[in-house]
Amino acid sequence: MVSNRQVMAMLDELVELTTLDEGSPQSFKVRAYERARRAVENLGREVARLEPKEIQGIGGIGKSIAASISEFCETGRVARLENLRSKYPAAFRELTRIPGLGPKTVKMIRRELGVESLDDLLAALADHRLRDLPGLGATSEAKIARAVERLGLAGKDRRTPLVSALPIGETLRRDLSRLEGVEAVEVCGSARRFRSSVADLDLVVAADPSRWSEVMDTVAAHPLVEETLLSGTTKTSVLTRGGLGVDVRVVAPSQLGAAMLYFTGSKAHNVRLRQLAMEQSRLLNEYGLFAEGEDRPVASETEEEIYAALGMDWLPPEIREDAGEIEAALDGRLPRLVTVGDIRGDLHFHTDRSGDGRSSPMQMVEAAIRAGMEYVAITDHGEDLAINGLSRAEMEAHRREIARLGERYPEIELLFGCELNIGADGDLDYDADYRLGFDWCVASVHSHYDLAPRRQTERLLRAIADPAVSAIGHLTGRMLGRRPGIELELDPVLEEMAAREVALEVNGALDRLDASPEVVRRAVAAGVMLVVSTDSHHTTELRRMSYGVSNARRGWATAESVLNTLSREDFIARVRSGRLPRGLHRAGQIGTSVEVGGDGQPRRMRDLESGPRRGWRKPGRSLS
Ligand code: DGT
Ligand code: CA
Ligand code: CA
Ligand code: ZN
Repeated sequence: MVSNRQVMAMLDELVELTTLDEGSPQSFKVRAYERARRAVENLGREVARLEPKEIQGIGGIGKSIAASISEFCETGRVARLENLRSKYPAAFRELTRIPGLGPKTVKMIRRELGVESLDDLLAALADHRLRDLPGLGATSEAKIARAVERLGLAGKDRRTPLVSALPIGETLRRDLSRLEGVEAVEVCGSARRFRSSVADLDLVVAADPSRWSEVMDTVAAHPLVEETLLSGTTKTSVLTRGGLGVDVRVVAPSQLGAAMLYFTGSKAHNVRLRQLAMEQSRLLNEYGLFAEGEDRPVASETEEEIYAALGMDWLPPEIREDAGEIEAALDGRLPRLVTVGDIRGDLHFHTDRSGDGRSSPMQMVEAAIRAGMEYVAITDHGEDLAINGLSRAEMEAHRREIARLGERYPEIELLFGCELNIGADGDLDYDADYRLGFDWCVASVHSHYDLAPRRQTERLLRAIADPAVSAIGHLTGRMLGRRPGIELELDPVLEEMAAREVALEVNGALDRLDASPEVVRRAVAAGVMLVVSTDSHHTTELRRMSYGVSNARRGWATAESVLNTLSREDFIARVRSGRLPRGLHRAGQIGTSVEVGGDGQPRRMRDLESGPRRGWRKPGRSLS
């Protein structure tokens, strides 16, 4: 049966291709597909089980899209989509992922220069043929050339963002897990290590050998798969419709651990492990760890057994990069990395009160409670974000609503916050005094991505210096595979954050994963506190927390370096006593109620005695 996820993938592809066809993401048709996709996402039932009439009855799905969904559920195909696919082959679609190349421009370049693929584009760029096209010019040409280069799209280096690859891996995992005789399916390779992009997916399937051929056939016939590149008895390599390679290996269940270890990599990590085995007169390969000359492995069934036999603790896949993890594990000084179970609160959280949020404050608060959060900072956009932000008057109404929700749901602490927009020169929304009335402000970049690094650095330093700012959200603003993000001088920025006790956000949105693991590791070393946040705009997005945590783990983050692992009491005590966040005593979240003066400003109810300072700082560092 066709799953909702497959229907969503089909609608996503229609969004992409219709945007291209119509020349704009704002077209009525595109918006209709997006609405339908969200409706399926939030359905809570299997759409394939519904009659065509019932599908049409779902809010957000019109008659013609309902017909396409039924067609897809019955036949696995949609005529409309097939037409678009033949009009826009995969090689051509790839061009739209290049920043600066909108759908109108790629179509124009195709029409004028016959550019059908990335290779064609590279050739046209090399001959400077783009600059003479209407509306382009030498500056645009140079920008496009730079974007192609920075995204690493050229040639064999092509990588797929994790956000696109992971759902494909999950779908294959689920569909293969259902086969009889299959004991485990693990997505390994760089996806398991949580690299932000992958060259291909690597699946390891543990199954009884009598079932192996069926596993292979199922992979080859899978609706996501376009073409089989290579196939044998234990290994197959396929290409998905989107052009992503998938390597699948089948192994006996007794060899699962050895195969997972091998195919998770990284190559550098594997090389070091094999050397280590050799020093112990043993052999490590994808089938197990063997004593010299023996056929029966010392260990093979689980990764834990193999690492233990080599004399070390199991290593989290996220840090298997030969970046010091093996030495640390051998010495028994591997840090205990933060886990999603350690997280107690979410500090970047939207509601539909700002334009891009899609669930009401009440729905979001209830979702946070269901997710086990003890505290949440509601951080809707400030007024500077033209389409999305809240004016002061709207913000004050919002403040009152959140305070009421706080009373209604005592099981969760609601901080009243704001996502401040960092302007081109580091200026922030509202004015300095008004900003101090928030309990928690996350400040982030949403525009001006192309400024010189020095200017970006100064821009951030200015935002960090603002006493209302508690954390910097998605530091670079990158969108993986689409937008490179700002370039800045990291060291002065991290120093300033450490000095001013401004936290660095690890944003859990899979297409951001910002800050990157490299930055996370340097931030922790520089004494900067982290927060892992979901930046949820809908109740379904709270699950991003686990992605944020994986990304933080890849940067070696421990629970001690993540502020939102503190319990509710400790977190409140901590933020009350320190510089962050500053407004709690005013907005009345802690045992006081909000009072707003005639000027729309929150009025201080009473000064709170300062609570104990709970340590997220390294010992020996002063807090004030
Ligand atoms: P990527 O490039 O994003 O696909 O990265 P990986 O790490 O998934 O690389 P991939 O797909 O070429 O191989 C998957 C894993 O298989 C890799 O992490 C380690 C293992 N592997 C593959 N080839 C070799 C090799 O030549 N030597 C060793 N030691 N391990 C290998
Ligand atoms: Ca791979
Ligand atoms: Ca591979
Ligand atoms: Zn946000």
